[in-house]
Amino acid sequence: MIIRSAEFKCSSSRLGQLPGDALPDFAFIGRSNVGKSSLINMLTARPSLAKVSSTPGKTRLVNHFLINNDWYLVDLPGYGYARASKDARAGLARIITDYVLRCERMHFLFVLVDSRHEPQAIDLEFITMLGREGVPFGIVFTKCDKQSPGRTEAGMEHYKRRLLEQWEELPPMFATSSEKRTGREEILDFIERCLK
Ligand SMILES: Nc1nc2c(ncn2[C@@H]2O[C@H](COP(=O)(O)OP(=O)(O)OP(=O)(O)O)[C@@H](O)[C@H]2O)c(=O)[nH]1
Ligand SMILES: [Mg+2]
Repeated sequence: MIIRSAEFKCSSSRLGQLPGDALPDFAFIGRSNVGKSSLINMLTARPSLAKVSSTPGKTRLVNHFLINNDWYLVDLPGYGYARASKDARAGLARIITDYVLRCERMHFLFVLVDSRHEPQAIDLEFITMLGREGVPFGIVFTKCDKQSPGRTEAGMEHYKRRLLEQWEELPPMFATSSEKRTGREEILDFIERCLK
């Protein structure tokens, strides 16, 4: 898939504000600071399209980026941002669940997890909820440049075994680094196949 154009379209705090067209969304979710916005910039090869920050809790709205005038990449706020106020967290949780569970334009959800970490309870709970609700999703392992390929491989195998304790089928999985542009072709080709 070749990215010919990528432009910011809109930020939404509720479903009523989403783009009014019928183009499909491919969305990115995961813990705060896991690398969602960086991945969107890497995939589009536009380094400052989505706002990146070393401080967690940067993305607070549902951000739509129109790609090739044909489909959207969607940057979602991170879940599990401990330092946000209770009200702010409840507000973010509401936007996330409304979008993920009730938004028909969402074609596929990429759940990002840090490739260096053991499976985290908050991610496993979220993945369980997606499976239960029948939301189409895959898992993206981020920041692979921060460790050896062997460790990433072992971590992914460990994750698979953990999921197979609960599920019979595994979701698509992608190893990525936004620094090194690892996994770019795999994710873009996957999206291209979904669009066909
Ligand atoms: N080394 C390395 N750093 C990364 C990578 N991806 C993201 N980062 C860094 O991780 C931090 C968080 O990145 P963001 O892309 O803002 O993370 P986010 O998931 O969008 O965070 P929120 O919007 O706060 O939920 C930034 O300092 C990035 O530079 C990666 O692949 N490799
Ligand atoms: Mg972000």
